[in-house]
Amino acid sequence: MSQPVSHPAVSHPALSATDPELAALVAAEERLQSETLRLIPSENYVSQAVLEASGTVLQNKYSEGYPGRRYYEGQQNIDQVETLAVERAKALFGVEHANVQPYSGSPANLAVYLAFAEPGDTVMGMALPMGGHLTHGWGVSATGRWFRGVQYGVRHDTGLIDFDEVRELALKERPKIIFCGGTALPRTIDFAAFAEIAREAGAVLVADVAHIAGLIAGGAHPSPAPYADVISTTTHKTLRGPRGAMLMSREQHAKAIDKAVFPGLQGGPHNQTTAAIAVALREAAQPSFRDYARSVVANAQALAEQLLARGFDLVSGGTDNHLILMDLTPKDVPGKVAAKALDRAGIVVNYNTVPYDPRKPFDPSGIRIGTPSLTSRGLGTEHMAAVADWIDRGVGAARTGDEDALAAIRDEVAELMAAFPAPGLPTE
Ligand code: DSN
Repeated sequence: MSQPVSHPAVSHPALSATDPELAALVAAEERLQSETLRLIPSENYVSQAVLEASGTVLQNKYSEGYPGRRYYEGQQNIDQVETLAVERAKALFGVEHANVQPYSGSPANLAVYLAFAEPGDTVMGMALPMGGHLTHGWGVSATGRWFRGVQYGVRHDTGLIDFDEVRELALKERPKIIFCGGTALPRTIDFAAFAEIAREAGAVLVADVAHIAGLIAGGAHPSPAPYADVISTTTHKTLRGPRGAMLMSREQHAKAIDKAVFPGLQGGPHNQTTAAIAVALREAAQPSFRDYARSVVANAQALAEQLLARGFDLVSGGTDNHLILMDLTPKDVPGKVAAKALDRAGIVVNYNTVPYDPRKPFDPSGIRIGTPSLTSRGLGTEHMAAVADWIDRGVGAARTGDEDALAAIRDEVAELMAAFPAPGLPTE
């Protein structure tokens, strides 16, 4: 990963000259990302190389179609850019086919529906409040409105997926598609178990690995490649690329997926994003990325231990990956109140439902945290006691309304963060 770069006093001279108001907001965001401890598990810091690739003149080109089969001329360079991204994705994830055009995770998953189901068909995924994703057939999503979504969850006592329950539901409902993966799952996903159930039920198995793609690429989580019919992922979470997505599969599904993405669902691919994905995939293939992926998990596990020692209730009792889901009920603070207080303390998290949450999604019992961003800045397991301490003090201050305590934490956080410059952000 590239080191932070020193920028001149004005980071974006053309932008500052043309639109000072917007330039000031970008500068403020750079400061915010620099000074705070960013713990949202689906966020990261991209490298300067990824940032540069995503801000290129590739932006200016329309390229409907696929390399060698476009509807616009002038694709001499764009075809090579997309082919590079595709070949790198195939090599990194050990798959036969990759489509790098989906604009983001939700369109990628919609393309899967278009490829393998008809409106009204039954589809199956993990319930959103249990840790799944909106696009896995949840009611308020188009996927739950236009398809018949049936949902599995986790056990109340363990916080873990009950494969007997998943099998029973799949054999009863016979879904066309089964999704595994989600947004708040702190434990290793058993792709082999899901594949066996999908085979028994005659369903297409889709592994949505958006959260853990970087861990898979870096060897810190088992790969779904031998088991899943389709792998869906965003590129901007642990994979540390631009905001985008990919669909990967065996060759037998290549045509269906490509047709669903374009012309089924999307128009021209965002070529500047494709280029940045290619760069991120190259970075993720380096030995140093394996170290990064391992450190993300080691940091999350060290942080989980420190939080447990401070009396926090962690869903499933800990973590195997990059994220931790905490139920704050025993701390007597709602998740939203805690998240907003932590934000004032310079610690950025998101409030989140916990399984069987008695509270509403917009005011739930938990918070969700993760270590991809802090690991990208070089923090290690030796820093996790301090991070847990800040969270503990911050949650305590949220309960008592102690704004001075939150301000004190904010200063301490900023001091540590200053010693660990963020990739891709200007330094003073
Ligand atoms: N918004 C993503 C997350 O935060 O997990 C999921 O799409």
